Amino acid sequence: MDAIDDANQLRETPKNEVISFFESAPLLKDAAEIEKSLKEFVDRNTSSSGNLNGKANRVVCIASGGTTVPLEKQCVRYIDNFSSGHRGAASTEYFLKAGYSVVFLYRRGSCQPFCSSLPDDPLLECFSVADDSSIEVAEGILLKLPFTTIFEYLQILQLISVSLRDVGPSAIFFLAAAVSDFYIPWESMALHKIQSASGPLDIRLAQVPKMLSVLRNEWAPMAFHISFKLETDTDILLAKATMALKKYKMHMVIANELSTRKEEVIVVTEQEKVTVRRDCTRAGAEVESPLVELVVDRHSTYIKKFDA
Ligand code: 9Z3
Repeated sequence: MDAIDDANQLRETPKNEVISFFESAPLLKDAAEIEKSLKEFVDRNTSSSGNLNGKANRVVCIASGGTTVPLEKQCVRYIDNFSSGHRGAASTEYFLKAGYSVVFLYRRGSCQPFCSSLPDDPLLECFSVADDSSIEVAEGILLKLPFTTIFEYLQILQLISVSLRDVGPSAIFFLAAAVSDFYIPWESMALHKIQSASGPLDIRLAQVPKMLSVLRNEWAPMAFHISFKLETDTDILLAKATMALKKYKMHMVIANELSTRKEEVIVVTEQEKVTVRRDCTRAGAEVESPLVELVVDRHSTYIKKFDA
């Protein structure tokens, strides 16, 4: 890690950057519809008798897949962040099995729960899988909200966090989506397809304001917050994860390296660093199974502090 990187990591998120990001973002289509379905979902799953899935009022927002950065308003080209969405889709299944209700904020076309090896395809929705009881269980306790761009992702995340505010410490934010660090502000973006006749293309990307601290401190201050840190260089992975834990006051940062992410992750909290591995003695076993088990355990401890 070099000095510039270090200094950037420690820089606070200026309020004006956040305000101007949202003010200049294209209006979210279906915002009213999304708010309505979130309200119904929260009402249904946080009654005094607990949620429909049995675990008293526990809700998790799982962000999954990569965000895009459009280069043109009428978008032909975009920059993408790598993520198949497998981590988010598989974790959704384990959280549902653990009794949570789930808001699944996912990239259109990425992996889906209960068919995580299949892409999200409207055609597949035409088939009902009557034999799979887990899919029937998911009715009413799983709310799926799709995004494509960084603008949609952050606007929907804000709507979710506001809707879950009253859930307090029983809510988890499990942020496995691969979120763009850089973007072109809407007002400086070309309207039409950029022409190649004018020669090589120079583009200057602005930094996406670090919304983790806004989410943690303002949007959902009582919730249990988990972010992911992805690196390709193992030598800096743990240092970066520890820095994110402190800077954004996360309750947990899950560190993973690109090539081994399906085998193991390292869970970093203020108290511990735990390596969680896939059980390779069982065919089809996924690292998300012991990972979600550990998260649920630490979340229970977190909730108890508020009961005392
Ligand atoms: C992750 O690290 C996820 O575990 C993966 C999952 C994207 C690697 P797949 O979807 O892979 O199963 O193919 N997500 C977070 C990546 C990220 O952008 N983190 C930011 C960072 O590392 C912090 S929010 O700076």
